[in-house]
Amino acid sequence: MADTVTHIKPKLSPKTERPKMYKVILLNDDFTPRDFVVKVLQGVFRMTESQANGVMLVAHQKGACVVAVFTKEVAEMKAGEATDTGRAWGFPLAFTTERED
Ligand code: TYC
Repeated sequence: MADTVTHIKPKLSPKTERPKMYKVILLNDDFTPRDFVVKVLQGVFRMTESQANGVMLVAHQKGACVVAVFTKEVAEMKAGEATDTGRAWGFPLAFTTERED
């Protein structure tokens, strides 16, 4: 009997669930003021002014910049909130989401 117990096979490799992650991406445009972009990044993504300024500058110079990575729901909520804030002020500021590989 003790012998039987020692020969029980473990379950198929127990898998730790890891949610798919999504990038929030800031897109450049020609109209939104730089200071406004920085304020939105600080407010929605809890960045310091220095961090926000760095992200804004990369988007300004390269066309886009990854802001942060979240689960799908959080990424979509934050991208929407940030885009809506620009829209509310009449700016075309845009944030998109993209699944991480
Ligand atoms: N390009 C804008 C300007 O010159 C500033 C800006 C930067 C807008 C980054 C959007 O994601 C952006 N006023």
